[in-house]
Amino acid sequence: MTLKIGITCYPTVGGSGIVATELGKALAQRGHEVHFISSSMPFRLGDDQANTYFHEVEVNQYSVFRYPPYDLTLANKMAEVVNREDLDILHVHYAIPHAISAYLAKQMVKKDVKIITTLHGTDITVLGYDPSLSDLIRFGIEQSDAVTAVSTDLVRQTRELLSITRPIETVYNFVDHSIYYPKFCKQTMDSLNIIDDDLVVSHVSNFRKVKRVDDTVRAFSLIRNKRKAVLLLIGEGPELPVIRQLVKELDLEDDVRFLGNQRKIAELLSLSHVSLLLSEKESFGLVILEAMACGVPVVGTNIGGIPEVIEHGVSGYICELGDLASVRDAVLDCVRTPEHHAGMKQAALRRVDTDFHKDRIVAHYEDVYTKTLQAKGE
Ligand code: GMT
Repeated sequence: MTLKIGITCYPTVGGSGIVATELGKALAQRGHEVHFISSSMPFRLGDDQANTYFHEVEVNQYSVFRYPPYDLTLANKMAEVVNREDLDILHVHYAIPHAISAYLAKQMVKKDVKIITTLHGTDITVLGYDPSLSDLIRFGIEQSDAVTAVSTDLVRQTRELLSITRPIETVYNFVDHSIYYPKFCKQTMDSLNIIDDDLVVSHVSNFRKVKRVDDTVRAFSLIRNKRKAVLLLIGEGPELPVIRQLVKELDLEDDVRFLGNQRKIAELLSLSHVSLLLSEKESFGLVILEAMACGVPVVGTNIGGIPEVIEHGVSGYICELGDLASVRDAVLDCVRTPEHHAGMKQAALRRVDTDFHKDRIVAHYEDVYTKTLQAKGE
């Protein structure tokens, strides 16, 4: 069945925007008509995608508005696109505000457009604790026709935190295999002043507090005490100045490369022996999948959805939050022999290719759409 699908996400850099955009592109390649409705063009969309359309939400900056009403303008745009393009589905990424805008749009249109809401994490694990928003988040989830979450742990947290009993289906994230694959590049290695003997450790994030990048630096310091190593820090965010200071204090300036936001992440990941994600909140950890797709084992914390992605001792290791000695030991264990490391790399690639393969996940979303549309009138 060919469908007309509206997709709304936060279009800037960030896991949820990436997943929503890649999903839309994949659905369009399968023949569906995909309409992105968002404040700006999703950065991964590109110009020449067949079957995809972009509808910009332009917020009125009228001076009487102290807070410009993005959520209402979005609802208005959603309703307009549903009516004009005859959409079957509005698939929104984030319960708040997107599910609420979709609910409003549904009241405004002439047809029974179905709302699918995908929960990505922060909308529940951070905003869900805010009493000024929690009732509205619950309402958005309850009013959706179907709800998915990117890990089983996020399903559990949503139920517990918001006392929700309705079905929520786990649909895992995926990566674009044409972007993320082992892409070793000697030139990139040389440009970063990395030599063959260096143990290369990487971390990719938006440097928010929840990512605990300070733990990554401290764990790296313990590794550095044992052997020569380089840490690649990829990304930017509010904690970056604090992390720069910490690197100075720990006398690691010669060994840490601050690379900022990068387009060629696969090439940088492919240089690393091990990647680290030591977050205190993480519903899935898309960067884990990106690293694994480049053949890099990952050491992550026993938090949120991370243990659903990394198979402990096979494609990486799971350590308790803040247990930095275990992180050090896990990293050193990954590279204890070239054969062991090669085995872990293969396990990481296999894992992404089976359980998190793009075709499998996109087909899962199509299945959610079809089931929801068939439930019409129930
Ligand atoms: O982690 C972030 O800071 C960004 C956030 C987002 O909105 O993109 O990421 C969330 O969604 C990603 C895609 O589903 C997940 O991989 C991340 O784990 C999740 N972040 C958190 O749960 C903190």
